[in-house]
Amino acid sequence: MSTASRRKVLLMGKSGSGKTSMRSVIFSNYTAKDTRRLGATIDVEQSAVRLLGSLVLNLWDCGGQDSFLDNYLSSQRDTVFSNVAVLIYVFDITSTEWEKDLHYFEDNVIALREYSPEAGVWVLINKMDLVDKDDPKRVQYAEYCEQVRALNARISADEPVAGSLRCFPTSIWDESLYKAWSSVIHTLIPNIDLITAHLTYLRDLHGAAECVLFEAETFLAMAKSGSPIDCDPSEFEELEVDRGVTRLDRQRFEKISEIVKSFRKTCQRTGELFTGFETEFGGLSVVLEPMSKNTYILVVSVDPRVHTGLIRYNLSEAHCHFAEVGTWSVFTRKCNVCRDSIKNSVDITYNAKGDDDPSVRAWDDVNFDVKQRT
Ligand SMILES: Nc1nc2c(ncn2[C@@H]2O[C@H](COP(=O)(O)OP(=O)(O)O)[C@@H](O)[C@H]2O)c(=O)[nH]1
Ligand SMILES: [Mg+2]
Repeated sequence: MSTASRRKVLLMGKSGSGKTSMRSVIFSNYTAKDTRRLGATIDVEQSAVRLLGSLVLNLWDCGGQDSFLDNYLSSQRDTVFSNVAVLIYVFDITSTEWEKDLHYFEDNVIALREYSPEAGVWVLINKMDLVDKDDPKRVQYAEYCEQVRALNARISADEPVAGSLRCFPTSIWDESLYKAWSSVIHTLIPNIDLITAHLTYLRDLHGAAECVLFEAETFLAMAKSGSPIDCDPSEFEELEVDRGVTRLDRQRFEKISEIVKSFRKTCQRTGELFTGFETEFGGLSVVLEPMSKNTYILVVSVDPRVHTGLIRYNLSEAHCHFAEVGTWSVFTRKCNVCRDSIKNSVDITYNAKGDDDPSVRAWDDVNFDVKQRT
């Protein structure tokens, strides 16, 4: 039986900065153009989004008019700021009242540290599409980030458990939005190390450059094999460097998210069903296909002996166990990747029947009766 993990996500920032737009593009299949029709958000609009089957995000989209903002900080202070996992604070880069916006941000972070000191803060500086032509080096963005970081450091200085702060430039008109939201979701997934270990196992099975897991609805990239999804190229593993990952487009995950989502929308319009993608060229084999009810997997193999048919066969063998890993509760079968991960990480909670009984074979043991796997 799976138990849902509920995480509260606050979406705050001045009215018109783009909070409801980004929520609608990511979670409700709106196009950027559709968001022009959105009305102003009145007070707090709560919605629950289920990801990967058992992670439920409680999104609190907080209307940004001055009167609401004052309420959140006074009468509703404990209701709004208690039990928060993540605060996503959206700034509008075109705002003419930056000082005032920063002041509101400060008040919000003070309240957050009071009621949910460990919450992470994601600052999204939005509408970058409107300024990029005049400021190609993003000098203004860098300056704003610096001010936001300094302010947060000052507020959090006496709070030993204060969650980290990260800044992202975003626009609902391009893939930057997916990068920022992927980063948020990535930190909220329980047992992410376990998922990463399985992706790394599948990568090595296929001589692949990387294996990436996408959430099926939003198509946000959740995790990848090897080094963390948002790490700097200088932190890549040796094997990733050998297989050419350093040469891949740094924005590939968010580009794939955006392309697949808009292609899927086109398919819906023409009455077709999008089920995946596969191709082979120049020694590369690429497969993108559903992995479980809530995920898609992308395998990019650089071994010319590995054809897409083989990848698809292996993935079909792995489906049932991967579905269990996604629910991160009690597994019906144990697996050596799970067991090794647990030995190496104290953060993983996992429970497989018969795991402490050496006579019970692991799901991926050689000679395991294939019929028992399904
Ligand atoms: N150019 C541009 N417009 C945006 C962007 N994000 C939101 N908008 C527009 O800004 C307006 C206000 O957005 P809304 O989501 O209602 O703001 P909220 O008050 O923060 O929820 C809408 O007309 C959106 O189309 C962006 O990244 N770029
Ligand atoms: Mg709104």
